[in-house]
Amino acid sequence: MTAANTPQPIDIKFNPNKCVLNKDTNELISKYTYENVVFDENNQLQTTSTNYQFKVDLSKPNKLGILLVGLGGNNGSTLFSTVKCLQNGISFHNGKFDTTKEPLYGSMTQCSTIKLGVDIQGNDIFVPFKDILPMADPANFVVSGWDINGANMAEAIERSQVLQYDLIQNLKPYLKSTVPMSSVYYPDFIALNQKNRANNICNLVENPQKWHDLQKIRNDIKTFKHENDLDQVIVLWTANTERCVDIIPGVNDTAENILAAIKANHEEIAPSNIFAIASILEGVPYINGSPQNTFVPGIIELAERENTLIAGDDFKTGQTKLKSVMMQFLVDAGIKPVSIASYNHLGNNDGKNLSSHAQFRSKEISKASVIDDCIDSNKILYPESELKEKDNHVDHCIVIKYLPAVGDSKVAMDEYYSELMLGGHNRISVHNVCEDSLLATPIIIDLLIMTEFFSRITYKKIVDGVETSEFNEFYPILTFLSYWLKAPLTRSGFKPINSLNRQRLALENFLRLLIGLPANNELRFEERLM
Ligand code: NAI
Ligand code: DG6
Repeated sequence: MTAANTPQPIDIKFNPNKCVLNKDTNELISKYTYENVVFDENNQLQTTSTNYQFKVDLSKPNKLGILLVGLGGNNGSTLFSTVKCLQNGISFHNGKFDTTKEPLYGSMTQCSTIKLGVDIQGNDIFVPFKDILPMADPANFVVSGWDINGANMAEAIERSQVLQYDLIQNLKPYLKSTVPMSSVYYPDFIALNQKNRANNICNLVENPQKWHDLQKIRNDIKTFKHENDLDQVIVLWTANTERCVDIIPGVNDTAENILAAIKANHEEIAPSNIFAIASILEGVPYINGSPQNTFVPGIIELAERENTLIAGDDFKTGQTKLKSVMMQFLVDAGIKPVSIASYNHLGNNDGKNLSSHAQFRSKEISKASVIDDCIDSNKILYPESELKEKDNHVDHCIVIKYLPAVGDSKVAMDEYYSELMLGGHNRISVHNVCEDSLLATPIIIDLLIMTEFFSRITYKKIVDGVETSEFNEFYPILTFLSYWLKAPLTRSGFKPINSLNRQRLALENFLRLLIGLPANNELRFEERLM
């Protein structure tokens, strides 16, 4: 390609008609009118229009502190290694050639683009997602964390069998001096087959002092922040899937009760509850990458009280991500899926833990819920009639089997069986194989980058031209992150959105409004009207 036809990078600024840049504070304030269609109690259509101002602090962090629960696991050690690769420009022989600075394929923030508009000929203009507004750079992550296993990070990445041999050898000098901090282990919550792994724990297994454990985790967060001189820390759970806890009135139903239950050493307080509460009390965002119901009502209330961001549950990586696209495609095409059979087999430690029924059950629930919003969206395909109960659901089965031989290379097989017109049927089979942690790690990077980004945004409502308040922070449950999560935690009274395209549209349009651009549409009037 010659210099003359090399594409010029687009200089993204902002729309001056909608935005003001405050150079003193380095903040961008944009005006946005949120228009919606609301059906009132009498089912009458109303159009609504609400004016907002959004403020983005443009100062991205020089260093972003990341604390992973499960640092020594496959995802944890892969993320840690990825950051070391970025920071040290590590090259490796990948079978064909030496390569440095591999792009973070699979990361939406790092490797995808957003359509901004069209050029004067009407051709679409796309720009990198990460260039629209300043976002944290994964090369500037400072990563640490906890694990119930004491292997150092060189041993952990070798054990995981995720990365190629040559890369592991090149990485080892950068990994071997890091050992995870000791963690909280209450054996009842993860599979019994994980017992031998638990050699780096901070509590007495027979007689845990849960309030003491909470203080230890809070201190770890404080120390990490202080020793690394960090403005912001995010805690992310990528440890084993736990069994779900029972929701018990008086125990975990309110903020006050759950704190009291920790003091009383209640048996239904899981390690993930301790980490979530420690983070919330330290004012540190907490993300749940596993399916268990860590966010019991008492923890949600605590996050609301402390105004600390939380998000979950369960990374949406391969099979479920595709399902959230396939289901939307079929239903939006007017085709009626009647059954989905989803099989998985994998041979890593996650698979081993999930071979235990209670932990599998957590995963089964989160993997199954991903089709709910599509079913709800189409009453032609799934009528709400009790007489036709068999017609208004999809037979959906989830199977996960542990096959040690395949290691981290997870196999997922899905069959989508749908009804067509005039008694026809459509069977679509999908066979999906890849290193599980190489799908999960870029997603973890996106979750961390976007959590930090959203923590720099505030808003206020404008009514009749008058500002109603100071700038507010977002409601603590950060549902903008749903794109990356299988079973999005939502605000009480609202239903989760699972369809991948709808989740991405929300992110795209939100970024656009922050720089004063209208929501994206594909009307393409330049072409279609005379
Ligand atoms: P892994 O089993 O390799 O790693 C989990 C780590 O957590 C282990 O090192 C274990 O020792 C540690 N651990 C267990 N309990 C702990 C505690 N209380 N405190 C600190 N550390 C603890 O699993 P992997 O593959 O890294 O996955 C991690 C989690 O992410 C699992 O829950 C998995 O279901 C979930 N997940 C993984 C996805 C993937 O594609 N890899 C996608 C979606 C979710
Ligand atoms: C087997 O399904 C193990 C699980 O941990 C999955 O690998 C993980 O949840 C990813 O699931 P999915 O459905 O997003 O590929």
